[in-house]
Amino acid sequence: MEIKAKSNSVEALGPENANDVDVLIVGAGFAGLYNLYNLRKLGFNVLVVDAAGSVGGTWYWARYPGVRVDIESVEYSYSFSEELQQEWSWSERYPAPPELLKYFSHVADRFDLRKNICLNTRVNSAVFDEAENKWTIETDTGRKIRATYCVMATGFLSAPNMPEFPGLDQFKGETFHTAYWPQEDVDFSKKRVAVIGTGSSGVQCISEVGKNVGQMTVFQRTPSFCVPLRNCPMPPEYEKSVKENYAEWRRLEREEAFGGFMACNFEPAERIRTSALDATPEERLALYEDRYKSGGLAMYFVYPDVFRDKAANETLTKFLQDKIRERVNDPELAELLVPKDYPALLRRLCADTNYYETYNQDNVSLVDVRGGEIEFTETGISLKGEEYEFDSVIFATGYDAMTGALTRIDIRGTDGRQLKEHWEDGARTALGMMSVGFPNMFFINGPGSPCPFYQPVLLGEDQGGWVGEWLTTMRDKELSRIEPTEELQDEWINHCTEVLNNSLFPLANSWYVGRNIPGKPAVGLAYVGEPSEYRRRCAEVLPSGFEGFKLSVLQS
Ligand code: NA7
Repeated sequence: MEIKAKSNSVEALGPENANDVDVLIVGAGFAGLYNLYNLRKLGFNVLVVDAAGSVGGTWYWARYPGVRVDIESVEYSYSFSEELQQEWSWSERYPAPPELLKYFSHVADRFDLRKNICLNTRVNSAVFDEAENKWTIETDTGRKIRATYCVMATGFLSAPNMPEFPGLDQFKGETFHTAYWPQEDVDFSKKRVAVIGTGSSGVQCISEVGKNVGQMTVFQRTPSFCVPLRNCPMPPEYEKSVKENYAEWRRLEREEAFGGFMACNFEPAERIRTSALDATPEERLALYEDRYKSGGLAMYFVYPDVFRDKAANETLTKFLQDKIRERVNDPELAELLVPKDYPALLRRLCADTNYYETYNQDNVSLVDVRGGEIEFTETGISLKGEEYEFDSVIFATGYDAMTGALTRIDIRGTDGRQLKEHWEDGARTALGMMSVGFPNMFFINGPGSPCPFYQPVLLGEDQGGWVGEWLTTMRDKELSRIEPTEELQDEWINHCTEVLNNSLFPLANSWYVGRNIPGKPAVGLAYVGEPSEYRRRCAEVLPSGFEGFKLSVLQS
């Protein structure tokens, strides 16, 4: 049922003036725009606010040199509209922010979304008023917005991690962070540049800056496993074949873990069901070579026991280690770049473009941070007794993933409890979507969801679909308050912990398990189980009569 815009609607008043809404969505990235589209279609009065100057979420901010999404464009895009899927053409296999932002802009215009979006507005706090059953949201522009429901589409890799390096305030050179790069180009061609961090952002940035830099020194604490991205212009016959079979592509993407990046050699990857240890060495090598040749994240589509069994994983780890050695001229340097302390794929695989080859340049060097701590001086960096001088430092130190964007907002639920404190010992959610004590607040791609192992664009659509179903059912029943029970939340946390402990993921210090941030607890961060199991459980909420949730008109 489509409900016509009322005189007090966001559309009638304008997104700058509407301060009493049904749903406030925080974030105008992939998840925020889809949730706006869906909830508005369902007749809710919806306002989106975002700190950025345009739609696009993370892709608005992270414009560092070399940045590009490492999931194929045909997959990293909306599935909710067949017309959109058919009419949009990606120019490259892996798009960079300018093209992603054009796509966002097209989506915003095509579905007439802008009239519900207020940009350049950062949410500072959200406080739940129990008597009124409403959230009060305060922004950095001094606005106070009242909303019955909040949808937090704040992104799981959007809150930059800036470690507290001793002496940083003394450093007189220029500094950059990959997660909030200046909008204009930066010229490093005559500069002495330090890069700290060698995750996906660092790997991309180092390769691109290395093309035209005076001198670059990379400070590496943990080497990454990288495979070639193999970006190229979109082959027309590939685009055509995907568009002819988009429904099937999307079905397969949603089917199992890492399905969101299954494209392999320009078709859906063959799903392997057997153990790596049952294959002959020749069979294993042929499979690994095939995935390596395909490029990008197809490497995730190998034997499923590489995520569960150390011996199985070792076969792949060794393959990837040898590939690194082949690409670096200096054997000693190669050994520094080869990860040896953790099994492959348990931290996010990086997809690179000439990353290792960059170290073959005379003006690029690598410093091993392990065994020391980076300290800043007025002129550069001091580490393990060595002094280094720099004009510019690039921090590629990643994100406070999964929870950071939420806990950096002062969110206060029932009894004044603060989300940040409530999650101090680990994020606690029911189905990765709601938290006890924070009624009517939904997390999209939040902690306890499988977003890193699924595909955030599709998960945003799935979760948005459930939020839409739940809210319309509640509206039909004249209910306006929803909160999970402690039992459901405990059960979900226990399930997340159990599947995590049955996998190899705890063996690596990754943002999946919170170990990229000192002191961050690993509880409830990412659900490493099968996305199909996750989807099954969420889809059951409505048919089960909201089992595990407390619903009421006001406070129960
Ligand atoms: P990542 O993958 O978390 O990488 C951050 C890098 O920064 C990593 O190499 C860290 O080393 C390094 N780091 C962080 N703090 C420090 C300190 N204090 N000293 C030295 N080095 C440090 O973030 P990205 O932005 O690259 O990628 C995030 C995701 O975006 C990626 O996984 C894809 O999904 C897309 P560490 O590993 O902690 O030893």
